[in-house]
Amino acid sequence: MSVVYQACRQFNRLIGSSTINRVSYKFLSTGKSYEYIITEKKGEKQNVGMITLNRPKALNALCDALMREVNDALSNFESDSSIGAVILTGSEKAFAAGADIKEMKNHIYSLTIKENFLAHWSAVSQCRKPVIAAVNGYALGGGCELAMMCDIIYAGDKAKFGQPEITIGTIPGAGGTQRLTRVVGKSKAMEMCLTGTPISSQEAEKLGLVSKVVPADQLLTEALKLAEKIASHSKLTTVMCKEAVNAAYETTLAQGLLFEKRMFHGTFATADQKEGMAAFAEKRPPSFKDN
Ligand code: DAK
Repeated sequence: MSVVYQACRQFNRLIGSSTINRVSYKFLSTGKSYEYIITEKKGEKQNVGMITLNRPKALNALCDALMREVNDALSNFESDSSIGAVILTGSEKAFAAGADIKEMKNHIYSLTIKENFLAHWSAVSQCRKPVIAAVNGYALGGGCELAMMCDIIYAGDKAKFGQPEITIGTIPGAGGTQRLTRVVGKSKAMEMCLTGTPISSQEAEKLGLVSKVVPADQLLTEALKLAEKIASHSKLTTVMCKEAVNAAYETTLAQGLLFEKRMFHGTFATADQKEGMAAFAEKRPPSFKDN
């Protein structure tokens, strides 16, 4: 048993085992601890995973190590059957001010190809459980792109979304020209990418980039309410629903409608569909078993 593991057990015993400590303990017990993020289980039923970006000195600039930690934490929550939704958030000043410019400024072209530079970023968009971005402050460049990789964005009323890469001699590289354009349309995406000027959370909501704007100090409470509501449903049906919505981005309308219909048919093979509909007919709350 490692010294860190023992110390962690002792610490938990002394102060009482809160969820944060239990989670840290779990990661430490598997030899993992995080430098740039904090992970917690949240919610009345402890069924929401929360990842907080925690690199305040650099406004949560997304260095390589930070993104690897986010991927690792997400994959832990993905394989934890008690977790029904994940919240990704930052600080009140910054969700994230982009990829780490100082880390990448000397990269050379041939190496970016050889090493498939920053390819691991896409893991966030491949998470099968619903991921909610709770954005306060700056969501710029890769920060805005990271939020767009999530399934739902809630924002604080002072948040700023932008793609300022053009001002430092490059262009968006993690979805800023693609996901943003699909959401806000060509004219606005062009304006944001070609000027680098950020938009407010109120404008982002009007454009459909953000689904709700709330006072900054209520952001996490509102995001948690949303996450708990999502996590209260069948996790199996939730995966099917998320896949069906995502298919709208990848296929023609006819193919998407067929995919949706087959998924809908597929829910009738689950016990949770039987339980959900029986509960409705019997006027009682459903008790989903995720199968
Ligand atoms: N990288 C590194 N450090 C950063 C940073 C960043 N993106 N943003 C801020 N910082 C650091 C500052 O250097 C400063 O550090 P010290 O000087 O104190 O050591 C500290 O954070 C505080 O920043 P400021 O002093 O600048 O704070 P202000 O309040 O005055 O200004 C700001 C806040 C957010 C307006 C400003 O910091 C800013 O403009 N930051 C840069 C924003 C930006 O240009 N972001 C885009 C970066 S490029 C890809 C994946 C991702 C990407 C591309 C490809 N693949 C999957 C292929 C993404 C690219 C990008 O995001």
